[in-house]
Amino acid sequence: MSQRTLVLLKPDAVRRGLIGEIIGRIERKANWTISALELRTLSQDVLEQHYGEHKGKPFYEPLVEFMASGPVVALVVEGERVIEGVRALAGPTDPIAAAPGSIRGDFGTIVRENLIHASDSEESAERELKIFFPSVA
Ligand code: RTP
Ligand code: MG
Repeated sequence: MSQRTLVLLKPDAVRRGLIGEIIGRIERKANWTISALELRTLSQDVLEQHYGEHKGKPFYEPLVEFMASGPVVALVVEGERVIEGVRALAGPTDPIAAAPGSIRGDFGTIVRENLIHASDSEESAERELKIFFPSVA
């Protein structure tokens, strides 16, 4: 089943020079294509829309501050079961709980600075693609 997903390489990934490493892992998967890609610094407005579900949680404010602390790489990836697939490449939210071999497991230690965002369902993907890439959504 071909799908589209919204992926963000978070500011820690960009600062640490891990763009190529992470995109390389996505590119090497068979039958997936990167169909949009942009380096950009996210506005408060975009972050409020994107992380609206977490508003009011204790980690929300520091999360938004972190996500605005430097540029991210936003990309659209298309292909076979790509929503579940990129989440599997990323690993669980907490990098310490993430297995070696996953992006978070290999490179992360702090829950907030966990390197990558990927849409978690078809509904989330549609919603997030409209926020980040209205021209392709
Ligand atoms: P994402 O949305 O970024 O793909 O990550 P996720 O689904 O694995 O995690 P989610 O629960 O949606 O949380 C969004 C992001 O908030 C930060 N976070 N910090 N306890 C904490 O300090 C905490 N919990 C979550 C992480 O950056 C997480 O990816
Ligand atoms: Mg999430």
